[in-house]
Amino acid sequence: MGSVLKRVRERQFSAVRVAWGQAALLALACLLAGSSSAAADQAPAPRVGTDAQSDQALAPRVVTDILPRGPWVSEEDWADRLVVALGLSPAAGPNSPPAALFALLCPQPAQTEEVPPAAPVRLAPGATSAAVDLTVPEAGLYAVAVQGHGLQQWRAGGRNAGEIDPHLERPGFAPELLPLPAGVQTLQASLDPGSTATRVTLERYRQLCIEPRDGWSAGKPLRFGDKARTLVRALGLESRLPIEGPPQTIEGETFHALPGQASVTDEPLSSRTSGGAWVRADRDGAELRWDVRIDEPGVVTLLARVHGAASQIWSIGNTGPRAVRPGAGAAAWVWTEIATVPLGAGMQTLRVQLRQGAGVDVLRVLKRRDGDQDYLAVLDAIGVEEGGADELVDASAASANLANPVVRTLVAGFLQRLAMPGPDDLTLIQNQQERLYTRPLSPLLPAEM
Ligand SMILES: [Ca+2]
Repeated sequence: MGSVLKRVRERQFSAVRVAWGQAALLALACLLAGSSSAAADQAPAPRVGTDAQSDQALAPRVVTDILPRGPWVSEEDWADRLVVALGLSPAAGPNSPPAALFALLCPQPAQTEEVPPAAPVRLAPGATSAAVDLTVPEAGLYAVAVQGHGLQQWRAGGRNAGEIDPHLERPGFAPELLPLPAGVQTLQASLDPGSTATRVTLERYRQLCIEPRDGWSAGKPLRFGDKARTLVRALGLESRLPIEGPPQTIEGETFHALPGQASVTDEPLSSRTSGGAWVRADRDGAELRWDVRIDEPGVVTLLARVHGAASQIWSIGNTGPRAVRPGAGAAAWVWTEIATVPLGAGMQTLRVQLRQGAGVDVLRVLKRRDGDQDYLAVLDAIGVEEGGADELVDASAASANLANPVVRTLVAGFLQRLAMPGPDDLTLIQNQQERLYTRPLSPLLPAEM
């Protein structure tokens, strides 16, 4: 009955909601822009109970009749809609079986000794373009990695991978991910004069996992709880989930690093440091690591109190690296949100690469509550109304979300949000590779993370 009422309200006020959606879009953009420098002392609270909610509560409710519901949406139907909305359909192709759609949204972990497709690039002297055929073993998202030297652009599957800037001592990575189907793909390169490429590799990007609470099941009707869960993940709004329990605090000065990378200091900056000490990078590209204990699998937010104006490249566990740019007060200490990501239980390694002189005082790990109701509340707070967690989703409810302007805008930026740090960020650390990259591939390689 609750959902029937909601359906009716949805129809009655759909026009109002569109206007509200535009206002919410602006508000949301501000929220998201501001989320990168969240102070841990005022750690992001669940944004429930906003004006939007009270507006809706005040709106007149007219229940005229009981609308027939259905047909029900299956999990594979919802997966198909998400794949299209997220821009992954070039990898899916028409009439993909459910398992292929599910694997696109949540790839299986890599098999041990997975060999990524790679091939030499044969360039005539002075050539500024190249084409290489590679066999993609499995549909999915791929990152282009190039050995060579100098600026170049690569594209495949009708999509540009962006500017790549390899150096002789390390490969370059394209900032954009490519959704590619299984089969032979032609990668095309356009090289700046003087640039060369000797080998190109497609690294599978497996960090993404959008899935229902109990994983995807073909033929199973979709619940609103799982719809909310998958949508919030696709929208990148997990940092809106409520915080659960006390934070785990890790002092920056308890870092691990190779010798000569960084040192502990008690030098005062503008404000007091936690524990009376912090770690400072002694060279550009210094890589620092911390062990983070995750007691149970779930969504976790990492915050760091950092110092330094230049970009920092952070990653945890098997998530992709991300460039974090400390905010304006970076001459002193700034609390910065590093990431909000689902993590498995156990010890996870948190890594950062810093410019010389930059530092880390303290880290906080916040556990997010991630029940169905929590995901539903996140959507409610941005004006996306759903049914009860265990109610089944009908076709009109499935389409309504993806037509919502807030949802459409956020979903359209999905592949950009997954993008790797740009060439400028990597250039920061290009000069200090000899000790960092003792392994065949750099710590930033997706395959390793
Ligand atoms: Ca400290």
